[in-house]
Amino acid sequence: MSGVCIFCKIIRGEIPSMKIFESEKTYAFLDIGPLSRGHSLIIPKHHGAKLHDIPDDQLSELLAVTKKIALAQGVENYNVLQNNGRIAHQEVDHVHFHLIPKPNETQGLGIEWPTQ
Ligand code: IU
Repeated sequence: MSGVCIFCKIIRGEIPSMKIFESEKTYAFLDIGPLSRGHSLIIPKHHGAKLHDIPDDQLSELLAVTKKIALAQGVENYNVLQNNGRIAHQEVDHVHFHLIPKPNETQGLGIEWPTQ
């Protein structure tokens, strides 16, 4: 854990978040600036800035949790995205997988989306 990392503060509960899932190694919450309804971030509790900083066993759980959240949301069309480095559009230096349902996805989200 890092004392200054904003995602570590979210994991510790020092900053509030809309938590979706938590286990010994993994934490997931709704993105504060969602690209679509249900946009979620899945993060390791182990602090590491980039993908290569995270132990393999924690990485495999991150993807498994990402899959479970997509299934729980009932979405069938979605993107999973993970940025490393500023040029690659990483803003927060704590590894995170984005799970981004497509905007016209309706299943499980309880609302009607416009078709365009
Ligand atoms: P990026 O892959 O590092 O560019 O994505 C960072 C994401 O973290 C971005 O979608 C933000 O909206 C999101 N986020 C958040 O959910 N809560 C926060 O307190 C902060 C960023 I700072």
